[in-house]
Amino acid sequence: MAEIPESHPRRNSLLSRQKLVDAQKKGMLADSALIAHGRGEAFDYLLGERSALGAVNAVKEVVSRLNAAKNPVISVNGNTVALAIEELLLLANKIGCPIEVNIYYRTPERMNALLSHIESVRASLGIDVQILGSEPDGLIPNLEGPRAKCCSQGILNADAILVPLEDGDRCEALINMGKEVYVVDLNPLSRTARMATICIVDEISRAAKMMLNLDDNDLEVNPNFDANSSRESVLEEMLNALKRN
Ligand code: PTJ
Repeated sequence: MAEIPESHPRRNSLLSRQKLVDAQKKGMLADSALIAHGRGEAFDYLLGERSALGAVNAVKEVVSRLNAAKNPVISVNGNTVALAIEELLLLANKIGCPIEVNIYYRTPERMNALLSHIESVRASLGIDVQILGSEPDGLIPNLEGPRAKCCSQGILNADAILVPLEDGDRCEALINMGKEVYVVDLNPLSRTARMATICIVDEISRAAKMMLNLDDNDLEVNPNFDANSSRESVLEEMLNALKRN
């Protein structure tokens, strides 16, 4: 890829695109991954590619809850691995939870590509995080097809699950299992965003960096956290950007 000047206003966005193109070449992504990313970019454009206050507050609450959970797990798909696996591995290490590869468009080739990439990043970081997904031994109830497959040591028995860029059906099925489901989705209007216990309306690489950089002293669960207000406040920022023309 051509060198992008540090001063380029859309530098981060261009770097993210390149990460996805590279991951696509390694066979890690769904065919529609770049389309999904493009939808996210449209919302991010309205945010000025910056994290809104509602997202900052949601990040703090989500990490506090993951930290306090009995069996937390971080579930990753193709796009998430391409954009934020290093930060999420470090977060899992900090929280002491596994990472599970759980993809919507599941094929053995993609699972292998994702698992071996995560394993090599884990090894280069020199951390000890359990990586699940290669041998699913459970099913998410009321979901058809391979997307229901999951691991009993991870998603199946988790009480709290961080699952960026989740699909609406699976989010609903996980909620119906009685879990706390925290998602990251730039579209504040998606079914996933509205259904999750908490939606961080932000770009996954920025959200993952924020999660990792939180001070331990700032972690405190707020049982009255208003997830709807936090989501709507980011939507409001997007609407204001449109009104400003
Ligand atoms: O790896 P797989 O097989 O699990 O497939 C992953 C994708 C993302 C292709 C699949 O889950 C999918 O098709 O997702 P959707 O239904 O298109 O939803 C993706 C959501 O993520 C949309 O609401 C986008 O706005 C949002 N999104 C896209 N890129 C980002 C994002 N949110 C945060 N950060 C991003 N970088």
